[in-house]
Amino acid sequence: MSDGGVPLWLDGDQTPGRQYGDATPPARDTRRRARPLPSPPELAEKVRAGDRPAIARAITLVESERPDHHAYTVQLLRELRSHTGAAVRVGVSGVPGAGKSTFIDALGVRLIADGHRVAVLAVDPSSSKSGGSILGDRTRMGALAASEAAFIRPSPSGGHLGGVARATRESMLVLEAAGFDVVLVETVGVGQSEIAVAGMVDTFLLITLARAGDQLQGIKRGILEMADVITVNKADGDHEGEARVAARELTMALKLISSDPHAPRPPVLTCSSLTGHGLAEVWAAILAHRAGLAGSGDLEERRASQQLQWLWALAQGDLADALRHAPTVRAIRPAIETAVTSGELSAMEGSTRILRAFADDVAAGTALPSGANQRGTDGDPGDRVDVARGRAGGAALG
Ligand SMILES: Nc1nc2c(ncn2[C@@H]2O[C@H](COP(=O)(O)OP(=O)(O)O)[C@@H](O)[C@H]2O)c(=O)[nH]1
Ligand SMILES: [Mg+2]
Repeated sequence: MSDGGVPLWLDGDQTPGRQYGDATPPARDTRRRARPLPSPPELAEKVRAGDRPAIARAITLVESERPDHHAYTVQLLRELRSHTGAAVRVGVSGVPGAGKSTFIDALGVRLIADGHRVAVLAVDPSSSKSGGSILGDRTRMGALAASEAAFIRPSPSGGHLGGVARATRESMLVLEAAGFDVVLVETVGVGQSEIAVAGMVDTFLLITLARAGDQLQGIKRGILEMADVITVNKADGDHEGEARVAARELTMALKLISSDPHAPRPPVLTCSSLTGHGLAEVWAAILAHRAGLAGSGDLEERRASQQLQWLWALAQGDLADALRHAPTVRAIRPAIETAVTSGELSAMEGSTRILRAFADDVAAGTALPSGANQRGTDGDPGDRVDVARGRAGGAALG
């Protein structure tokens, strides 16, 4: 393949594994692999100081599914907990192509010019390492990505929604502790991700488009009901008038679909990330919504209720894990599945047997190690819950 055994590299790419021929790739940089993990308090201190590699590392640990990393991040987040909660947390939703990333870039740059520090996260369970994520198109956030006052983190990839949502939520805490005072969470604009994002932010912004006639069909009613602020984007050039009409129609439509006539209806604005038109007004509406919540005590209530929902989502997830891994349950599972598929046993009877087997595992003390113990420190299953409670802090829950 190559002369004299000299490896022929792909376009000068010396990444091990990408060479042609049978030459041995250069040894992996072991310093990098063996980089020792600082203790959780040490890493927490660096995060607090705004050290970017430390922040990135903390988020990588938070995203990891490894049990030892879970145990580590429980301690890390405990260290950081009292420094979290101060940011303006905004969810940014809208169908693909609505202009979320471009909007975040344009708004983010303005906020930074005003002295803010802006973190951008994403919830996109469909993203994969190879395909990139919704934020993978970093070109859309080129201006923001270049700023020292911004931190952009694509959605963790290749996981189920629960795992992605957990990682994003915990990353948000890391970034708050690192001093980012605005956290923007972009979502894919389809399915359950919106609900997950609504469950972690103070204000939910819906970005929509003026497509004559189909504004409402294009937007799922559930998403409309979650929105705290709505903006019709791409109000520039020939489309400015169209966008204004769409915003008016949407305002009227919201009146009609609202189940509670007294419920506050979200303001509907227009904006353009290209010209900058309306961006200041959208941000003002976000702050006004948040100030309204804070003034009435609803912000704490909202965060506390998010924490409770999160607590139970975690508990149910942990329980499902424990059920899957409990040895007695595993042992009887094939037989029960066969019996239920053949009709010999009803699903209800099968479920009762599974729960009985699980109860045996609980009694024998073999039910918990896989889920709770791995994640907690020192085998204390309570730690997981502790993380869930951590963010609200005493003020919100007490
Ligand atoms: N005319 C116009 N185009 C925009 C605007 N914002 C985004 N776009 C374009 O819309 C396309 C999708 O934008 P993107 O931010 O990737 O959308 P996302 O999928 O919602 O994140 C891109 O080609 C953008 O250049 C805007 O305010 N005006
Ligand atoms: Mg995008």
